[in-house]
Amino acid sequence: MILSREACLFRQPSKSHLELTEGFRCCDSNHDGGINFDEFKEYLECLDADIETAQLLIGFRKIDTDRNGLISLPEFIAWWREQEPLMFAARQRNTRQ
Ligand SMILES: [Ca+2]
Ligand SMILES: [Ca+2]
Repeated sequence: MILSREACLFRQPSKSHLELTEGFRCCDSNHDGGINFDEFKEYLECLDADIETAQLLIGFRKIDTDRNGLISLPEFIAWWREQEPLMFAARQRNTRQ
């Protein structure tokens, strides 16, 4: 499944808790309440984040702090709060190229 552009809620930084919750639901494409690695990968591709699969896997494991193979909503929000400035900076760089 390819996420629509509208589904990509994180094209700008500083999202509210509600927006993050909606983003989480959008990312959870099979609606099982968690984000698995495939969903995570698809989501970051949708953000135009230029990250290799190996790095994605490292990132996924970092976010999945309880190591159950799924990113839960609290894990997702904690990660986003930490990453959004970095991802936004990366996007700015991509735009300039
Ligand atoms: Ca899921
Ligand atoms: Ca988890």
